[in-house]
Amino acid sequence: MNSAVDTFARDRLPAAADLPEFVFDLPELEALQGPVRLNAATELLDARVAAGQGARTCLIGGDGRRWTYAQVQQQVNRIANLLVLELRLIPGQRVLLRGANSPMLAMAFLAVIKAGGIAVGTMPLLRARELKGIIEKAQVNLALCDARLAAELEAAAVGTPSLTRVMLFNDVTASPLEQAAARQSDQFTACDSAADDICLMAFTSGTTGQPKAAMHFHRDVIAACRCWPAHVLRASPDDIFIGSPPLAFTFGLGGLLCFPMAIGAATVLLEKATPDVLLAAVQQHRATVMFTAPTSYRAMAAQVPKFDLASLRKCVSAGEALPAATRQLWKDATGITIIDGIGSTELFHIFVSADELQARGGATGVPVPGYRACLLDDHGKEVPRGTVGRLAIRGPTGCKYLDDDRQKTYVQNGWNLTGDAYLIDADGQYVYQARTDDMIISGGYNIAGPEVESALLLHPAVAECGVIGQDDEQRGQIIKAIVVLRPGHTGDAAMTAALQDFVKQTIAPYKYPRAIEYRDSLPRTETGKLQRFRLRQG
Ligand code: 3UK
Repeated sequence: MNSAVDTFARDRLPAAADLPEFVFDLPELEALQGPVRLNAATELLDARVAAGQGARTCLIGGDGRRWTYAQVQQQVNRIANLLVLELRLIPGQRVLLRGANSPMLAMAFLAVIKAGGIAVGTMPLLRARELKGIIEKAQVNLALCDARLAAELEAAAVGTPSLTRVMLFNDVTASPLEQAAARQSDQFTACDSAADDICLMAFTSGTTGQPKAAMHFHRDVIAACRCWPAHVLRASPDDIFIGSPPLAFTFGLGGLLCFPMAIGAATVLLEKATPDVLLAAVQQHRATVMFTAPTSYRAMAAQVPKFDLASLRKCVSAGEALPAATRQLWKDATGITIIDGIGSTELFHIFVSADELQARGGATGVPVPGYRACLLDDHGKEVPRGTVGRLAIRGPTGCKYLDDDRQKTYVQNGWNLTGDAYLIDADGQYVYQARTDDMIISGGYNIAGPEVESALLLHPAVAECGVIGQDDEQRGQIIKAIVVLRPGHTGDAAMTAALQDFVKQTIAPYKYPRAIEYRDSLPRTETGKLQRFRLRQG
């Protein structure tokens, strides 16, 4: 029996034939299959307190304010009571969450899920227009919003009849959500949800087209906690997690909230986590496990000597490919081998990765325990070893778009096709090539932009770069590099010749960039991804 009274989301799950095949390949996943009851918030929070560990630190704000598991439980219960008793939340309804990372935002996520609602996270930088698209697509019923980000939401709420109630939190003076929650009881009985009730809608950070909402069940969140974190990250309850990805991005929701909570660890939630702020916060909070994007590691490496980072022991990179040069810079600066992992909004978190011992420059790693991977050709057949193919994944989690024809593109024959081109090398490691639609065809050769980027990044004058195919009458496309130079270097003809020579000596010469353009910065998404389509637009 599903607990959703409002069946909007459940009714818009993909047809059974379009769902990925779910596999529960580990003993610890078996209990999540079938008609079982499970509430992800109860599992992450109440189980910890019930085990007598309520006094452990759970959440730490950027201001240093600490919340124990017991305190988080009480506040989550108050917010859940407020949602149900005053805001009239019905199980299955969608609650939009908006704010920079903070303990209050984290507790709002947990409260919505505990009450049987569906949490719809939104990136802090979204403007009214984009928020409106999300509100309409998800038919959002109510919203909990950081007071400092209220303006765009209020503008978006005009003319969206489904959204009837907005409540603000984190206000400097009188914060309505906190005040209303304070009037509520700190006891709350969680919604008796089914393991396959929907608890999250994660809008893809996709850079083009209409937004897609990837839906996740309660069991998806718990399954993810039992795969990559338990088998690859292997953090301990005494770890202190920290990082930059927003909780609205499943990289952040998992890495900075669900995964630490699943083991009773603490997590520092920073409103701002630019490279200098993040390093200072690691020092201040004695953080031990860090999550951020490749470009952030590259930007931080130079600043490492200014901080005491002795506490740091594990560093995770995801969101886009980790260039070997960036891995090496971070290793030289800190002595730490980055744990790279590829994940996606559709699969909730990381499915191919390597721990510190397996990690190898230029490779992402191997399938995470609990997941199966293979590389397919255009006909859905497995490609021979050493050949580039389309990455296909099966596991306990998988793509379930809300009412979207693109389900048939992401899921084929039960496999999740992530849209990435990979090859498996002689050691069995998965080596990232490019997004399948970003492969460049030049003079009859298939060339992966990220490989050329990795080569350029090895040059000491290069701070950042992006490589694209530019249409060319003779060759179909030519390789073009857009380069941001480090301070003190000039983008002149001599630099262009030097960079071209450097690439020719580093990788196969036919892959060198025939055109190089210099810029001050590159267009990136809020999740740290290079927007190649914007580079192509010129
Ligand atoms: C790319 C990577 C190479 C790849 C994400 C970890 O990035 C996440 O989710 P998105 O939906 O994007 C998914 C796509 O991003 N990508 C991500 N990580 C890597 N490419 N190496 C990597 N390590 O194209 C993938 O298909 O925004 C990452 C955890 C949760 C996530 N949602």
